[in-house]
Amino acid sequence: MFESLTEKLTGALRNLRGTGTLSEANMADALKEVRAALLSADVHFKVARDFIDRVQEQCVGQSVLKSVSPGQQVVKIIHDELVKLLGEGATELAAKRPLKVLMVGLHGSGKTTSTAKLGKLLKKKGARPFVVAGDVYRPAAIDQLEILAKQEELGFYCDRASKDVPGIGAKALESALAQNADVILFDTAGRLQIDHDLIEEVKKLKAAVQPDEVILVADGALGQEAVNVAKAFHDALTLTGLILTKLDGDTRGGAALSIKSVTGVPIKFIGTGEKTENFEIFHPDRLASRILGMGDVVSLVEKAQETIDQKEAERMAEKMRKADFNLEDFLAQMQQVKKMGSMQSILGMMPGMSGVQLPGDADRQMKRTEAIIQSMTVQERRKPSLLNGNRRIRIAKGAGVQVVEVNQLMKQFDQMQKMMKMMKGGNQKKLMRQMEQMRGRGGMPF
Ligand SMILES: Nc1nc2c(ncn2[C@@H]2O[C@H](COP(=O)(O)OP(=O)(O)O)[C@@H](O)[C@H]2O)c(=O)[nH]1
Ligand SMILES: [Mg+2]
Repeated sequence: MFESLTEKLTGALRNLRGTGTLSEANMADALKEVRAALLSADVHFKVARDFIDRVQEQCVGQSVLKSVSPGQQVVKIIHDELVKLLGEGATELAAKRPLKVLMVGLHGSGKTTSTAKLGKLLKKKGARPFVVAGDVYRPAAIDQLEILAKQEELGFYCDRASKDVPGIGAKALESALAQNADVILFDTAGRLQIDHDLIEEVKKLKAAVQPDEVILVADGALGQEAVNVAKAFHDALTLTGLILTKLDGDTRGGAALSIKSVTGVPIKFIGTGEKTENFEIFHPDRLASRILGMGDVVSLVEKAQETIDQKEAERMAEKMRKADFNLEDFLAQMQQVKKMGSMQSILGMMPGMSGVQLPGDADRQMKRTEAIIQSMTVQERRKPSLLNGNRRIRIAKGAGVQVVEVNQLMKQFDQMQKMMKMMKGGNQKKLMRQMEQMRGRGGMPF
């Protein structure tokens, strides 16, 4: 997320971080670079200007320049100001039950997808969500929500025969409450632009269902345009929150950094991909850390806890300790890691690693490794020493790779096993040497 902004900011701050003494001149240079980084990420120019003013004001204070590590202090000031920009304070939905949420936004912004994503997230937290198809103009839109609702096992209401949106809203609400739902999400139709008819229809629906939350779903990839859209919707409908979508890919970050301070409406969730699990509660402090290349360890640990089976992880650790780790275990472990997301996205959450670009084929490489192990028999996986030349040829064919790749994997696995044996034997020095060697040779197979 926001890789190019992170790269520029860490570049601007690199010189400051380690500096023992800091002059007003080199700080001014760094802040100039920070400002340029914000502008090139499409942050609103007034927002960028005020941001730099606020940071500068705090930095010229003698206490910063005279502190033990002025560079670190400046980074901290920038971090805290970034948190303020992204939106301090509560970003949660109202705790009220039943909770009625109206989802609004332009066509294609991700309303329908986000409605299902939000339903899924709330369900995981123990709620009984119910989604309502309010986009009555395109039958495909109703189907889209119905499919997602089935997939995520959410309550669902639609009326294919009616175009009376407020009427549908009222009936849907009745039906949801009768079915004991406690969060009701109303998906609505969008237009290509904000127009009178769209706003009027949503206003009528709003009057009919009296929502507790009116959430604008805005396409984060639109940059400043998303901010303008949010302003217009807020003026017309009084929003209570935002969902910024499409923050995956090469979105520059301008919308996320400007939208709260321009509109006053907090970002509550972010969409980071097309799948229903690519959706996160918005944490300003975590994103600020990520943007500054400081990593987001909290999210990483949460993700690991969510996706990795704790018992299984302990069993693996035990096996590694005993140096009794075979290819079958290796495959299982790789599959667990894969559940957390792409290797690049995992790396992005580690402190200091966000700028590191994995070879473009890191995930492909992992898939190939997986394919190779999957082409082995169970005996071979448990006892890799069985793998003679003929078997390796057969495996390479099965996995659709070259024999050299099988050989390479086996060599790496062999080294891994050696390391585990050393760990078991407690030979730390030898272990460090071995690890250095592996790093030099391009390291692990994934
Ligand atoms: N990459 C990415 N695509 C998204 C995200 N959210 C939605 N989309 C895609 O954007 C397109 C429009 O989404 P949809 O929910 O139908 O938008 P709606 O017209 O506002 O209901 C679909 O192809 C979605 O898969 C996101 O966070 N990331
Ligand atoms: Mg839709």
